[in-house]
Amino acid sequence: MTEKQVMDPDWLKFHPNPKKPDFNLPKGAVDAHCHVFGPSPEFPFAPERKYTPCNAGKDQLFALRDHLGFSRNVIVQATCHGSDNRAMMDACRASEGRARGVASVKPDISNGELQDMHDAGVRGVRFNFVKRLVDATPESVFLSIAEKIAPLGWHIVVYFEAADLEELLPFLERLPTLIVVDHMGRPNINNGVDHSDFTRFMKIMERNTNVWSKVTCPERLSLNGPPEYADVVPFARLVTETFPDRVLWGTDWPHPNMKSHMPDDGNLVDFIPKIAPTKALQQSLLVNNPMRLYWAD
Ligand code: 0GY
Repeated sequence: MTEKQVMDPDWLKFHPNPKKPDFNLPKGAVDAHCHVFGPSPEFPFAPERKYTPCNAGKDQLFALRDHLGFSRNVIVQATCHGSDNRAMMDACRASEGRARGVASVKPDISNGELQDMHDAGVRGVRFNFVKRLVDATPESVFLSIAEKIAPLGWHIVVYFEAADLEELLPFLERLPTLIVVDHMGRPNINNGVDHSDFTRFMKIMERNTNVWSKVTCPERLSLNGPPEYADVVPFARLVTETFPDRVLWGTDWPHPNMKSHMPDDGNLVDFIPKIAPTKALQQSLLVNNPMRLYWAD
């Protein structure tokens, strides 16, 4: 029998009753960054995890999708499941083509296993550099995974903190695929958009046309807090307006490791028109870009 996996005592559960957004999402909008957690009796959390979350399974995710007005999800493997991708793949398979996945894999994964993942809907892998979430993986290991997944046409999602970008850059420039940076590389909002950390990030996107960014997680980055997350707007708007064909947006439901507050997902959707103020930008951000990246085949 599976051991009962008890949620961390300080864990904040996702909002039980998010508001209907005031912003009407365009037809076919994709929530391109969200997770599933378990449920752990069916899909136990990984022994090497750094946190034990609440359960947040596919049925709850799909109900939120419908409530907010999204058509599709991109489900990113969460670190609490390690490289056991079963919960994410089960959700993709159950979605009737309305969810794609981003996996975490080990370098010894076989081509047959990768093909199974592709058939389930996986279109990328995630390399995580955030020290509180994972033990460090040698760059050589990530590079060998990159070589394996490149022939499938997959991309690589990278998650790091702003302070680590300079050191990571030579490695990122060696990756042979399209790269998607989580949450704009987690800028320090206090520093403002003109700080060298963020201008470095903008320059990297300008120089490397294979680099995309998720303009996500105002709730994680903001110092002002909800419901406006106003201090994050200049960052996300600048990235969206400068690189309209290389940005993605997602809720980040069920919002792992939030400590300050649990966002109302309806408020998060209302953040979108502030960073993508025109219909054309909204269409690129929410429909055209994620469809090109995740539903090309
Ligand atoms: C996010 C952010 C976080 C967690 C994870 O996989 C994860 O555990 O991604 C975080 O704690 O900052 O993108 O969901």
